[in-house]
Amino acid sequence: MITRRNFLVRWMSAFLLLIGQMLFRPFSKAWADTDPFVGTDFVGKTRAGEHESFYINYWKPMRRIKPERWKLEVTGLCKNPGAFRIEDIKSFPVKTRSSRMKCVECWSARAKWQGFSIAELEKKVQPLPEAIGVVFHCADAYIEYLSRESLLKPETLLVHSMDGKPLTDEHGFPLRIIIPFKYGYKNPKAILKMEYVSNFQAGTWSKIGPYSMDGTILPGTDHPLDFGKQPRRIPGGEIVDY
Ligand SMILES: Nc1nc2c(c(=O)[nH]1)N[C@H]1C(S)=C(S)[C@@H](COP(=O)(O)O)O[C@H]1N2
Ligand SMILES: [Mo]
Repeated sequence: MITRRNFLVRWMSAFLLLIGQMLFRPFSKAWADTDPFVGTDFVGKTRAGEHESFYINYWKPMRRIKPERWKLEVTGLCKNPGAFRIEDIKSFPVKTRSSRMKCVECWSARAKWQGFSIAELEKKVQPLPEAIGVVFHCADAYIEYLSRESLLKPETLLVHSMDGKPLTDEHGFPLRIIIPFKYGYKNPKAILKMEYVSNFQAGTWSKIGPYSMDGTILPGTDHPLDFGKQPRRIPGGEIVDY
């Protein structure tokens, strides 16, 4: 039985561990190189540890998702709303695509993603004609909106594996979107709920930063982590040249 005291003690120790690691990181090189969330029940934004060739963004540190408890809820404007467990999402026909994730904060990195197309999910949930978009609700309370038009493009996938392995907690276990012609912030991770809606909505990142609500990659300069951050000109849209 989980007593109230037990519960409090567990939360307090997790909290103290986090604070401790944050305080002591600057004083020790060894600590500075280590992902502060390794070995904890939490996952969050980091550039440390093995994450130098593919950075990790999370709006807020969050508890790791337990696979047996997770389900993808699909709600809102659809004829047949439902919930999907990990076995269910694995049963959709698998599509594989290599694409580059481009963060609006300069860096980018390429990976091979595996998942399924949103059209397959829509065959089951049957969105109503007035559903023009989807609001994604994530485990770190991050919210992002994507139009159905952009979700139904062939390069957009709901993804459960990365470079041949199931997504790690860091990269959005168990399910994320990959939409390579939009900046990273339009690629929500650790998705809990998809809500079909009839109006355009602003996502978390476009509310807190000076970034467009649409998020299409603009012409500019990229600093790819897998090419030593050497600057490269990009023409806008999906990065296909490297
Ligand atoms: N749930 C959630 N998804 C998110 C974010 C976030 O903060 N929370 N950040 C986005 C941003 S800004 C980027 S650049 C990509 C980075 O993906 P990665 O962490 O797998 O490298 O995740 C996106 N998806
Ligand atoms: Mo980003």
